[in-house]
Amino acid sequence: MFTSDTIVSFITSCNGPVSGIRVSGDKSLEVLKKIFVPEYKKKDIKFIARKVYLGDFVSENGFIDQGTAVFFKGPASYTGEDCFEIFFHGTPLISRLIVNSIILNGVRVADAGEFTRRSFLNSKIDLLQAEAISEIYQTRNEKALSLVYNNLKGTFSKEINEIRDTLVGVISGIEAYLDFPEDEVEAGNTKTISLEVKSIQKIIRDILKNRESCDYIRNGYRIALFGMVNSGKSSILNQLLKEDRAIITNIPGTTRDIIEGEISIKGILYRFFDMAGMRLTSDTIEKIGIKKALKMAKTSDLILFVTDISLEDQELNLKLEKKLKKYKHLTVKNKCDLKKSVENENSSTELLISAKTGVGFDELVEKIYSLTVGDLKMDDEIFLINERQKSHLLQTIESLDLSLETIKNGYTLDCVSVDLYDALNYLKEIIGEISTEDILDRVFSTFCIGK
Ligand SMILES: Nc1nc2c(ncn2[C@@H]2O[C@H](COP(=O)(O)OP(=O)(O)OP(=O)(O)O)[C@@H](O)[C@H]2O)c(=O)[nH]1
Ligand SMILES: [Mg+2]
Repeated sequence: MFTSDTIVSFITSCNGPVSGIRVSGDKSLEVLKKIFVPEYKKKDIKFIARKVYLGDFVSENGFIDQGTAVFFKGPASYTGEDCFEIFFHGTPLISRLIVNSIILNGVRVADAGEFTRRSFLNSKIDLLQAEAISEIYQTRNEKALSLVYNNLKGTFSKEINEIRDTLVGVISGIEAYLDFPEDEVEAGNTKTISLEVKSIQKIIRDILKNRESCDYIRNGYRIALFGMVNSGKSSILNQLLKEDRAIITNIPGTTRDIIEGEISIKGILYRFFDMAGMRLTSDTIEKIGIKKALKMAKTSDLILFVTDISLEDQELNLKLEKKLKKYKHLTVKNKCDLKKSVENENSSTELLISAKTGVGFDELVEKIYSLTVGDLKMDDEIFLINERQKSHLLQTIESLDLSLETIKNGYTLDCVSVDLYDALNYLKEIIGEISTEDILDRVFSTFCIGK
């Protein structure tokens, strides 16, 4: 629950060259003056906001450590309240002594996400921006990070606010008509209202349409290395990762378990899965590996079907490829270095490579990117939408559907406006204009302590 206590938390690990602590709340300045003595000590030092001071950290037992302190005067701070941040030598002992000295001055330890929650409650940010801050910590690739920053800077909030304003316009029109029906205000025209509601629904549906792209951008793609034993799947994984990750031997059936590695291609995350090769075997462990490989291949976003092009007999490969028809796949003809004459056999679904020499890997990476990201809408209009936001957007559409139904069934406009108000409230919940303790607890519980 939100209180006005002054709170403290570490903002870095307590074991490193430098550690940091943040304090926020009414007592901040008073506490800072108790635990920190600037180098050029004056009788009653006035901490100028946002200025870095060098000095000594002290407790009632005397000197603890030397470091720096910055005071932020609210509302010009992260939380909107008076805050300070201090940095000192990062040892567990010094960290403990300093934080104890702060707590002894009447400050309590912050809950997870409490600083950001205060920032939200003090209207420094809305709920979409708060969620973007949480998302920064889960983001593992550049493209997702740039979308997170779009949300953080308020691009998504602006879009939701615009939709909300349009809906408010429709509702106020209806209310004006209900108040003064004799004026025959245009809003009394149910046809016009239906059209306006439908156009709002379209905007929301377009936002949701991009959600699949968001998921790929956020979580990356899963690529399965699939093929007969000894075709070079593990060698391809190692070549892609540029490290010696998987065991490679010329013994067929080397890989049993699934081995994973990730790379970033143009800012998008790709997770590759090297797996057991296909063959008929009586080995129990290998059989399990093959079963796992088949399952992984079927659930991946793209299959790299690896074949050994140096083999005279390609029958097994051709049989296996037939089975892949219904899955998105790219045939990778490996070991092209062993073939004396290779005609240009590259096509939109086939590529010649050599995991030994690295030939064809630039094209392979390019191809993987175009076969995956190629289908996505990747412009700035994409918003990173989480489950909470998605469910409110769907509820908004549903309430708007109900309002259309109400109009169709010939009910009066005050009934229509009830549905429209419901839709409006869902939109307000998305940005946090309306929120309950319960919603906030859920949102901020995803944060780490200190944020
Ligand atoms: N000349 C040549 N040899 C390769 C190439 N790629 C892999 N090899 C060799 O082929 C053999 C099998 O390679 P792996 O990468 O272990 O093949 P795999 O598909 O993972 O094999 P399994 O795990 O048994 O299914 C090894 O001796 C590799 O050195 C290549 O492009 N050219
Ligand atoms: Mg292998």
